[in-house]
Amino acid sequence: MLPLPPIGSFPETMGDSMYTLYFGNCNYSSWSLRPWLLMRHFAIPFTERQVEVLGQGPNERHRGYSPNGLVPCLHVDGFEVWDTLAIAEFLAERHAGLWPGDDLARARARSISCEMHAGFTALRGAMPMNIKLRLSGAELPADVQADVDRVAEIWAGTRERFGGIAAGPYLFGAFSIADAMFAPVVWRFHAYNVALPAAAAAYRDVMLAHSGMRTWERMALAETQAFPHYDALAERFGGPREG
Ligand SMILES: N[C@@H](CCC(=O)N[C@@H](CS)C(=O)NCC(=O)O)C(=O)O
Repeated sequence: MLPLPPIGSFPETMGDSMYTLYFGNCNYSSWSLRPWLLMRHFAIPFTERQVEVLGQGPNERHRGYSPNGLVPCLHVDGFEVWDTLAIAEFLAERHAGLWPGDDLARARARSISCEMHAGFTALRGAMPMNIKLRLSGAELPADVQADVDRVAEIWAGTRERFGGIAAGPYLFGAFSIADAMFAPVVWRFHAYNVALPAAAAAYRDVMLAHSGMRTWERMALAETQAFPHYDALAERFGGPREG
């Protein structure tokens, strides 16, 4: 089956380059956000190819540009690199500064990035990224709350131990792959109005103010595609909130 046509064209596209990033719907495609934000932050030029995702796992429609039927997928001179962490590692081998320079910090950044990539299934299942939502919030199921607590512990603990190793307000001072990996969780906490301890809330707000996050949000708000199966989950977390 042929790939679906692109669903957007964006004023802030960084132009043609050796890299082309296939990515999905900005409102819902949490995996897509990560490499897009990473490349934006580090000013790595790439051509944007946004495609329609359905939010239901591997999709034959994507196989023309992504071997596993999922996005994101990065093309470099026609060669495909897929799966978010593989894309991040590939870019880190070619561009300086994507991981922290210190070896222990880098190991910790990899540990928390892998934990994010492989875990937090309760949080991800109950609260899919849905940037347009602004909910009043509700008490969380115990397994979801446990995931939230672990994310808050990671953010606060990383900031406390490694936040001073480089200038900046991010997990390891300077922005790194680890921040990109947690970016969709930031949107989840914001959209579903998840209560956080002060240190984690401060990091969430730093990420919400990131120019790349704001651009992605603008792109999400302009989209019209709806996932009813995602939107239905929002009902558990209260109605619209003020402001
Ligand atoms: N493990 C993959 C997960 C990628 C993934 O699940 N992508 C979803 C969108 S967020 C997708 O392409 N789904 C196919 C579809 O919904 O059409 C990664 O790290 O990139």
